[in-house]
Amino acid sequence: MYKTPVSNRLHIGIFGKRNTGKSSLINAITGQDAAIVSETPGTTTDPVYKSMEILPIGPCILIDTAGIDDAGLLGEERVKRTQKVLRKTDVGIVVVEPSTDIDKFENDLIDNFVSKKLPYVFVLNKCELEGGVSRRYLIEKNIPFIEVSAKLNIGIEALKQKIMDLAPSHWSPVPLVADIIDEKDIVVLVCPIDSAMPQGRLILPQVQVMRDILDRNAIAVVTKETELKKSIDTLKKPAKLVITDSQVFETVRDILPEDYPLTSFSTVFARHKGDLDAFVQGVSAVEKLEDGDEILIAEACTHHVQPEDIGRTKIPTWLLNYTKKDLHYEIAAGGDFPEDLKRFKLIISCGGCMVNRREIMHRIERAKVYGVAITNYGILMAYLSGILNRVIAPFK
Ligand SMILES: Nc1nc2c(ncn2[C@@H]2O[C@H](COP(=O)(O)OP(=O)(O)O)[C@@H](O)[C@H]2O)c(=O)[nH]1
Ligand code: SF4
Ligand SMILES: [Mg+2]
Repeated sequence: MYKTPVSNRLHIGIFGKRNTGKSSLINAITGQDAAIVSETPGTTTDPVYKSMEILPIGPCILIDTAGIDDAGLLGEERVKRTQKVLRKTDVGIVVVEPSTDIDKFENDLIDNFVSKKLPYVFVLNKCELEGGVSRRYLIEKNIPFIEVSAKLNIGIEALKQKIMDLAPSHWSPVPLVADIIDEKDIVVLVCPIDSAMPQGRLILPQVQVMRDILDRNAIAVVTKETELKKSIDTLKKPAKLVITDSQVFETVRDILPEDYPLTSFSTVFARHKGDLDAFVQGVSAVEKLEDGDEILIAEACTHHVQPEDIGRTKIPTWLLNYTKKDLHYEIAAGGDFPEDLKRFKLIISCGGCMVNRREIMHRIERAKVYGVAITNYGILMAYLSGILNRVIAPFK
């Protein structure tokens, strides 16, 4: 079964004090009893991510921020956890109920949404209960809200429609290649099959690019590097673009004429998941590195660390060979990103395959605030091997 990758789903962050009905609301939205509704406050203490398809929203992730309420955590820890969820959030929902005050907790959330330019809406849950302090407050302060009863299933459709309206156009990632090819164009994909490949299938980035090409009504030709020459020779007219795995870049370059449009999967994804211009600009900081400089390797998930891990082993080795400098590395894993970035000379972000674009853009924005150069694995590799100009040319 084809599943929409986590990272391409709309992330809906559901905030609110305990017992306002966050879990009940999630059940009502999804129409199933999957989220745990408990009568005792605070049974769940960690945000819960639920992937689902909701009509008419499509693939999305509901984040139940149970445990990040006003009573469960001390101020500082709450701020930290809230920020972590906010970095992934595309649309914010704050659940309140008629009889509980709206106070600093909810107002801090509004401040966060505003400063992060995140669209949000309040849900006045338990709306079948008349009157109430929070209803008055919402009206007085002109806070956008929808009246819902998770229990009686009132207002749920209106809420879904509202989420649709709020979904920012930039939550949907930048296209992979659809915008740089035309209908009926031929795109050749070079996919080496080595021992690192999974048994019996291609990997997700390759499949996603193929799908993007097909959606554009263009033609994908898939080949290993060993059959590339034959594939190209067989074509009646040159391909619009060749996209190769970076590992066989040199082989592919030697086969193709010098002016043949060529890029790599990692370049396609650097743009799709981040900001190609920012990464290209950032990578030039490599030339200015000095002994003792600090470099941040920013991994977006807690992946299984491999012996020849790219961030932990390969990149430090390549940079040592290239710069001959004694560089120091700090690794931020699992979405933890240091608050203060001043001490770094360069930030190298992972490919971000498991996270949404917003999370990578958040890092880029933060790096800009601190004036620190930022690039990503793929762009750094292309730069160090002297092929950067060629792989970014098709996107200009
Ligand atoms: N009257 C009423 N009670 C509700 C409604 N939604 C949830 N509740 C009740 O409020 C309590 C807290 O709900 P829960 O979903 O666990 O809140 P959470 O702590 O925010 O996840 C439970 O006893 C629910 O049955 C509603 O629309 N109306
Ligand atoms: S590249 Fe993908 S698997 Fe690796 S750390 Fe980043 S998000 Fe995780
Ligand atoms: Mg709950």
